Amino acid sequence: MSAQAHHRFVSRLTRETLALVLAGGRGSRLYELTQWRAKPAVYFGGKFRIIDFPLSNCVNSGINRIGILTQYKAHSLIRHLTAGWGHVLSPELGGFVEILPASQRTSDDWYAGTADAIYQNLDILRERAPQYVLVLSGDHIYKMDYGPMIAAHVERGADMTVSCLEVPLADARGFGVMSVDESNRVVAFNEKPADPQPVPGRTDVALASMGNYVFNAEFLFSQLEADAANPESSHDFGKDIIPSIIESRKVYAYPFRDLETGKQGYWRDVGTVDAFWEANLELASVTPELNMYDLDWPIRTYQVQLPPAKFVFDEDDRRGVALNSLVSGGCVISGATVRHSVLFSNVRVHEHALVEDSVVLPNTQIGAGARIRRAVLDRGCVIPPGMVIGEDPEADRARFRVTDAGVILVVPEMLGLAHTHG
Ligand code: ADQ
Ligand code: ADP
Repeated sequence: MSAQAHHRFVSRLTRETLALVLAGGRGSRLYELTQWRAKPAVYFGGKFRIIDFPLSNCVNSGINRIGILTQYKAHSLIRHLTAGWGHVLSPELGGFVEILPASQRTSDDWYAGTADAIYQNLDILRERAPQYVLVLSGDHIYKMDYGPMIAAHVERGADMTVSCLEVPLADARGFGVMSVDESNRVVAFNEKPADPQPVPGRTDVALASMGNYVFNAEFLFSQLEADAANPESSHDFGKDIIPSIIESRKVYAYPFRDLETGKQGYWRDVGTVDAFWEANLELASVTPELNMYDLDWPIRTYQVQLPPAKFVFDEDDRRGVALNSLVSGGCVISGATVRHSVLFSNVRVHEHALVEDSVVLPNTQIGAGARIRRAVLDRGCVIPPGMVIGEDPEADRARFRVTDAGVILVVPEMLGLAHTHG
């Protein structure tokens, strides 16, 4: 096939694909950051939310039919999706972003597992009559063109294709771990195994599922019906569906690579407060691995209209500066110093304050003379003048959450503030 014909082939496949983004997960290891919002709604990268990454990947890949399955604490997620994504794909061209909340449509139960979440919407999905279904996790930060994965799936005549990457063996217990033959056909799959097997010939890495799957639509629908009728099943893709089909059906692994470098692509599960802090601050380094400035693969989000970030000398002629930092719209840094930090929108840093190695979510105020180090400040925190965070572990532990890596998580309730939304 010529390059041009192949391009047409891939764009036809993405048009025939319905993407379903699983966005109901709780993300309990993010503690108070997911007390009021689902993990896919957690803020990331100075102005985004996690779910913006898989959704932007869909749009950039040419997939224009997207369903989003929500369950746990979905209010802020739904508000974000409605405001930011509702009108992105033109209905005139057959496109949509549709929210599929758990609503007890087929029984009195909420979504049991990931497969059940899709099963409960089967009638809606059948009506859409897609050729292929791309099941995506709404929990991860990465940039991926799904077109080549769907093309590989079709070219190999697969029933299901699972995207995968190599992870350190020590971390593999948190994943679905697979073994493949020389043609990348999956020959074994264990969900969160106690004793994960390394890739043959290697001792330090295992092949992990990214939780993204391509299915032939009819095959998926028939598997979900069979699974729903099985009282032994927990109705989960990794635990039940994949292990039950690898022997009899053609399930292939698709290694996730950066299409430009050919190396494994950037992918982060910001599932813990430490991982969240680290992945955000990585973006403030001089050459981050995740390029958010690539206009060929724009990450879009919902944003309110805000004035530009402002840096001012205060009355005592102290400079407001931010170094190696991301500073979003609506921020004002007045006679204060911000170093190696990520400031989301509408953050105010008042005179003589210091913010270092910290991630500051929207609408936060940092009072005069406060010193904040190694912290994650949730949306709407008001740090009183002179408060010191990140210098005295005992004092921090008494008021806030301190992680194993010594990151301090502060949410408004810990400061005696009522949560503000909007
Ligand atoms: P986990 O991420 O641990 O493993 P899970 O908690 O089921 O699996 O979450 C998968 C996705 O589904 C997430 O995006 C989550 O938000 C969402 N989700 C969870 N429960 C849901 C429900 N009831 N309704 C709607 N959405 C729901 C999975 C795979 C592993 C793989 C890892 C990669 O099972 O095999 O290795 O992802 O991170
Ligand atoms: P986000 O910052 O992700 O936009 P919000 O602050 O809007 O999230 O909160 C998400 C949801 O949680 C909303 O439905 C909000 O009403 C609810 N919520 C947040 N904090 C509280 C609280 N302290 N008590 C009751 N509901 C809350």
